[in-house]
Amino acid sequence: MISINAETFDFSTTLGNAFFNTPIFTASGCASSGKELAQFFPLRDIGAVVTKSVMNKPRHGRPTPRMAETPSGMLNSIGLQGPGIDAFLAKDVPWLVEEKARVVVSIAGETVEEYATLARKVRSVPGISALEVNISCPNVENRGLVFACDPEASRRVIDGVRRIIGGDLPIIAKLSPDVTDLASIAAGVIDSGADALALINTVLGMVINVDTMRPHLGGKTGGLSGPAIRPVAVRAIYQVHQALPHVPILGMGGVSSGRDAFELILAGASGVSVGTASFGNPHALIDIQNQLREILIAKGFPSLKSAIGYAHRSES
Ligand code: RRO
Repeated sequence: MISINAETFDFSTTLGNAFFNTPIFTASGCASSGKELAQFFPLRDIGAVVTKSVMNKPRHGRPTPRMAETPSGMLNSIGLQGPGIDAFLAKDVPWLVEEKARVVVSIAGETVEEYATLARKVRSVPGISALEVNISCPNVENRGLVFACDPEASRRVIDGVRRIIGGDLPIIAKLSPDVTDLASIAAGVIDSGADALALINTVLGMVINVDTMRPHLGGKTGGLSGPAIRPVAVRAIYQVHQALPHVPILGMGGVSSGRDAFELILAGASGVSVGTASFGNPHALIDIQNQLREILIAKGFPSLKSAIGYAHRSES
């Protein structure tokens, strides 16, 4: 019998044709382009940096306050603040490549055409491993622009991006859990050319300040993240993996330990993003990655891949 140890264990993962040495990624929006985290650990030691969703033009975002603490979680209402794609591609991506980080660029648009424009710009930049197409930002002015809540609009965005990107760069569609039938939206975007899915974006929520008796957030509603949403993420990943077992899933939602990451892998995730946990512990990604490796080895898995979706197997 071969004994599995840290040297022989295969921790690698893939999303479409993109290969990653390790499975723990940043969550889009929680580490900007990685500069703040780089003072705590080398970015090349994690699976990839998933950058904050960027739009075509620079954007100020929503009015303040933009954050609220909630039981076992937090709400954000950033509203896609960012430098715009041109500055981002000129400065942030070359810096990440210099750091030898694997880079997943996340894009967000207000129209199908804006996504296509963003894809055209990203296509020509070297050093990018995959493209996350965020069609589920909860903090847009008009809820009609949450493409991922509308099966037809989701398909149109992914179809438009796929036509521009061609066959090389894997497309990861980021979906919202705030829908009735997530598996059918997932099937639609895969059918339209996505290679993988990012599950889940934050859950739409709201806090009212009972002293002022008004909504706390400047944007009124916000995206709920942190441990409070982990069961929602596990459910979403489990349901989608059950419906589409061959589609890779980048899982996220309230992961703050190796055990939490393991839970998402068992549900069907091929990789796990860590977001909110990094705010309290900037070393969380590395801690979680090390804990996950130890758990997988202790459970007797020869590789990360052999654990993906394990919870779906019938007892033998
Ligand atoms: O910028 C944001 O407010 C934001 C985005 Br793009 C997203 O996808 N999810 C989220 O919780 N906030």
